[in-house]
Amino acid sequence: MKLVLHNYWRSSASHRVRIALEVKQLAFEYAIINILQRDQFSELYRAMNPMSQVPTLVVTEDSGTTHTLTQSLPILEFLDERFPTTPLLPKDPFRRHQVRALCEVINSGIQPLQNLAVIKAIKALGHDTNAWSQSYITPGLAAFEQAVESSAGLFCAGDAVTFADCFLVPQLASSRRFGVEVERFPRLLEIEARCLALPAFQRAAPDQQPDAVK
Ligand SMILES: N[C@@H](CCC(=O)N[C@@H](CS)C(=O)NCC(=O)O)C(=O)O
Repeated sequence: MKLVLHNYWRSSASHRVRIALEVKQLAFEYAIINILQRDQFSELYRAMNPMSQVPTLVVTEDSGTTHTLTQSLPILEFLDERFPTTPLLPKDPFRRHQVRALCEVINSGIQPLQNLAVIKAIKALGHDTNAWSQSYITPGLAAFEQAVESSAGLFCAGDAVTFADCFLVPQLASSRRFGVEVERFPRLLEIEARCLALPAFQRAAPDQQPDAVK
């Protein structure tokens, strides 16, 4: 099976998938989609990802059949089902719900409101883009931290890395870029530090990617 991840170094949704691939020790080819240079709007890429967003994971089976997977959360679900070694979801259905609910706080409650296309639109309207994004990120992270109080162990949900950690670490990275005072969330920073001590998270980090601008 061959995996090609079409992604961008600083995209948080891409970062989530890279973490999962690295935790599961899956080799993948890195295809650069520079969203600042509008690569996501090319005809070729749009055919793969009709939302013109990264990431897209192209999976080619040994038989030659190709599958084009979009949306980071369903991609994580696919990876966990197809490659169950080092699971990223707990076994218990209530714990699984906790993990998925944490992911949704970021997936639908924070990231879409600070996505590049939204930031460009806010800028075009003459608004302060940092003030805009902070007004969604800060309460979103506060909600995440409150939820983590009842789910966390060493990581966001229990003592093993889950999808929730794959979401939290990229979100904290982009929150800092938008000037959010992440120090207000000590529990989240503690979990982030534990994640970043793991080689898989280090390999998936934005500044370690081939298209990183340093
Ligand atoms: N729900 C999507 C969100 C993907 C997304 O928003 N990607 C951003 C980068 S993190 C993007 O491609 N933005 C390009 C744009 O706004 O033009 C997912 O989880 O895959």
